[in-house]
Amino acid sequence: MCQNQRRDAFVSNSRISRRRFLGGAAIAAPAVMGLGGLAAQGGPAAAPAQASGGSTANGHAGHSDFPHAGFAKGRSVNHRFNGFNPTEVLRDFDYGKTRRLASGRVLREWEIVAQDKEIEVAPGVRYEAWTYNGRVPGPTLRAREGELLRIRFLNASTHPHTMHFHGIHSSLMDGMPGIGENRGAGQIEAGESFDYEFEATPFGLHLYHCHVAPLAAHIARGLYGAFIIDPKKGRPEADEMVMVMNGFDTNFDLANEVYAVNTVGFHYIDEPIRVARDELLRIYVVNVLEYDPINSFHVHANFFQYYPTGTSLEPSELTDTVIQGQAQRGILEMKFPFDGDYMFHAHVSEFAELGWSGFFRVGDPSRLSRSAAAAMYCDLPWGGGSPA
Ligand SMILES: [Cu+2]
Repeated sequence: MCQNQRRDAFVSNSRISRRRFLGGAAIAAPAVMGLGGLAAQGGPAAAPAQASGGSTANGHAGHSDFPHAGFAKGRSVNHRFNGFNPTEVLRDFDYGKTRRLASGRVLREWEIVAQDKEIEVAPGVRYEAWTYNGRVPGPTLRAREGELLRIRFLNASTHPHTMHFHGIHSSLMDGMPGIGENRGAGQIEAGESFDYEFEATPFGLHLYHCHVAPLAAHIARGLYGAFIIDPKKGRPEADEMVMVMNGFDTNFDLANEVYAVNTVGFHYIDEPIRVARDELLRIYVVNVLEYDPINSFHVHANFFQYYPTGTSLEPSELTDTVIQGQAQRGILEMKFPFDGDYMFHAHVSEFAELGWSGFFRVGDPSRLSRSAAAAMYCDLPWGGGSPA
């Protein structure tokens, strides 16, 4: 099925669950509530807040009374409204601030603020996210093996949160509710703060996320990010990027309506990722998806070396597809030997058609038509490019 037909069916059946739809439930798609109808409701500023309302203090929500996610034809997500753009998130590494301690060791520090924030996860689809530093995913924190790390966490959200890092550290620094509460650790209530401090180890690709219950809800809302610890000797020079595979349950029915890498569905079809031919590409891929047991990354017309968790400097496999459960992650390395547009997407086809797909644009951009790849793939809901 082409995506336009799917979205038409979506927006015209506000009470039907995505699972029933994908399972082949009989659906009529009255033209009156097609994509054109949604688009006519206005730009992002006027878009209905489909995900808002009904959520309770603990993050649970009612399930059936919200309109379903819809995609507005002819528009792109308003990145200025979001305050972040997935094209920039891709190569945005947050190294924090460093200083050398008397011992000679490097101390690396960040300030992370949890904030409630409405974001747009696909054109016209708003979501009441909970964020680290106002973005989803949170900043990609990057350090070097052996450094001392300090993360000053301030909870400016209206809900309790923590920062739970994957790595090796004491229980006090684990961001776990109930552990170290009498020392200011554990659950960090609204308005409270805590300094997490631990050594950067082991080197590899890790992640951080909130660990307050209900856990799935706190993670699904957007409280996660990639955490890279570079080996002491570094890795070979490369064009590096981060892809956090995520999704959004926009109507709080415990199933995702939108899938993406770095939050915005279909973003990298709308804006293909520019890469140079024959240059080493290194992609840090992290799966944080809730409500689905697996996710995957597949690239067309190429193979990559895969380093699971990035904890070894020797790759484990040369492949073109990798499967990850939640919190699994790995580093991909490849070169594109030919100019052109190359698709990458979840090889869970359902996810790909609901947003988790994009293109690498290899070579001289002046020789490649901007929307050609998208048009060849499918008739996208908003026409395969940015509106004028
Ligand atoms: Cu939380």
